[in-house]
This record gives sequence, structure tokens and C-alpha cells, in this order.
Amino acid sequence: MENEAGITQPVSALFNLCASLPFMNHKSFALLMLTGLAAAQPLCASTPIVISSFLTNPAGTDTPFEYVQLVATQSIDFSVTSFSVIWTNEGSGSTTTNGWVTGGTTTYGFNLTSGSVTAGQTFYVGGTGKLINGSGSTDISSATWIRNINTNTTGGDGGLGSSSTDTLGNGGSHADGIAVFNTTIASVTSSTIPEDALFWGGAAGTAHPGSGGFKMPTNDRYSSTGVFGDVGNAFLFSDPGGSQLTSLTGTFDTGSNSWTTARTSALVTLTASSPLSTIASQITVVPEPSTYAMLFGAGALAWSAWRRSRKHAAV
Ligand SMILES: [Ca+2]
Ligand SMILES: [Ca+2]
Repeated sequence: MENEAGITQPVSALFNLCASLPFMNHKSFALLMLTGLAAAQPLCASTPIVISSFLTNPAGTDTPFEYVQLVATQSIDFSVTSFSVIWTNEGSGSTTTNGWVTGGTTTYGFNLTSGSVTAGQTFYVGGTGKLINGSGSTDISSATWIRNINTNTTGGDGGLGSSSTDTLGNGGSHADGIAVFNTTIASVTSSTIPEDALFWGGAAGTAHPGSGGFKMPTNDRYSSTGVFGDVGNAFLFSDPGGSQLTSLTGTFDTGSNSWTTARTSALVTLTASSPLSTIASQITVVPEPSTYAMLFGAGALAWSAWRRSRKHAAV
């Protein structure tokens, strides 16, 4: 017997698309196409945001000029679907049993609760400076900034982190990291698995405490089993020097929700006059949204042809 569920419950079919695709009959699939999904963005990406680059040590005083660059793998209206970013500044005295929610001068939080981005779009989170490499450098406020806090004078969102002259750690002998969560700071706990996260530096140091520590996602370089710094879970991206952007290159496939090319890092030295294009994201997100439109369009044509052939055969 033909299952008609997809016909009578198109809305639920949309919400459960990723789970239901393999079980869809031709009518359900046709309905899906006719409801306008041809123009939709990548549908099954369960990692909506990936980290693409970051500036830890801008020229002169670091705050409020540190920033992280992110890439959306799908369209996000942050007022509807909120996220948060937490970054760390590990030191020799840091006690990181509570990982990302340690707070104080060790971890600092940003809530992403307004604004929106489209699939493939690059955006930024960080200090209020919005300058490419510290005080007096190129104004990059024209880029898309989703959340800024004056990290030099103001604590982090949700009470996570205190202001200082250096909130995004510069790596070195105690690795520093960035994580993206699919909820606001208030809902993140020491056991919450981030959507994306990574570390850089010369050694894990205090970022791998004797108990507890930083939960990681399963991504191109880490596993959600255990914490950062465990055996097999201690990858470190390049340790940046002063005025060096850590720029990541890799390919993320939204269809399989995985990295087909794992991220590697390059250090890009910035000057006071570097243009915004110097820090353009080097992350590739596939398939491009237009590829989805082509696939659905081809599917619609094939179904239409199949319908015509059936009609012809019945005459
Ligand atoms: Ca810093
Ligand atoms: Ca500096």
C-alpha cells in the first residue's frame, strides 16, 4: 500500500526532511519540490556555523580588537535561532575543570541573538573595535558583525568572562580555543557539546586539566568523546604571532554534514592598512546553494516527464 503521509502532512515532512527523504514516495517528493524548496538553502546541515579564522593578537593592546570570523552553512535568523560563541585565554594559573563555562579571565561569552545571515555568508563576532589589526588600522565595520562587546571594559554575555586587555588568548604553552554553541550562554554547561570548536598554540597546557575540561564536537579535527587534550583529541592549529590572523582553509559538505577536506591553518600577517579582502574566508561550503536549486529543478522535470509518460500509457 502506498504511504500517503507525505501528502497529507507536508509541513511535518518539511521539518523532518532529513530523516524522511530516504522513505519518501514520488508524490511526497514532488510535493516537496512544488512547495518551493528549490530555492531553499542546504537542508540537512546540522553544523550551522563553522569557524573560519581569528585574530588573537592585534597590534598594540588586544582589546577590544580581537575577533573571530565564522561562516554560516545555512540561513540563520539569530532572533529565532540563537547561538553563542565562547573563547578562552588560558594561562599558567587557569583552572579549567568547568571548560567553556569557566569564566573569569579564562573564558568569555558572546550571545548571538539578533541579526541574520544567509547560507555561505561570512560574519564576525568580537570586540567593538571592528578594525582589521588593532587601534588605527583599517575600518572593517562594513563586514557583517553579529555581536560585539567592548571586551576592554565590559564582561561577557550571560555573566561569562571579565573584561581585560586580552580576552582571546594568543596560544603559546597553554592552548587557547573558540567554540560555537547552538544556544545562549545561560544554557551552556560544562558538558554541552559545541557545534564547532578548535584550539591553537604550542601545547595543551592548562587547557587539558586533570579532570573536566573542554568538551569538543566531532568535526574535522576532534571527537566529542572525552575533552580537548585527551589522546587523539589534541590537535593544535598554528600558533599566531603578533598581528597574525590564523586563517583556516578546508571544505565543508552540507550534504554529509562533514569536512571533506579537513581544516589547515595559515598565518596571515596584517598591517594597519590591510584591506578587508586580506581576511576573506578560505573555507569552502558545498554544495553551493545554487546546486540545490539545480538538483530540485532537474528532479521536477524528471517527475513531470514521468507523469506524462504514465498518462500517455493509460490512454
Ligand atoms: Ca589576545
Ligand atoms: Ca597585541
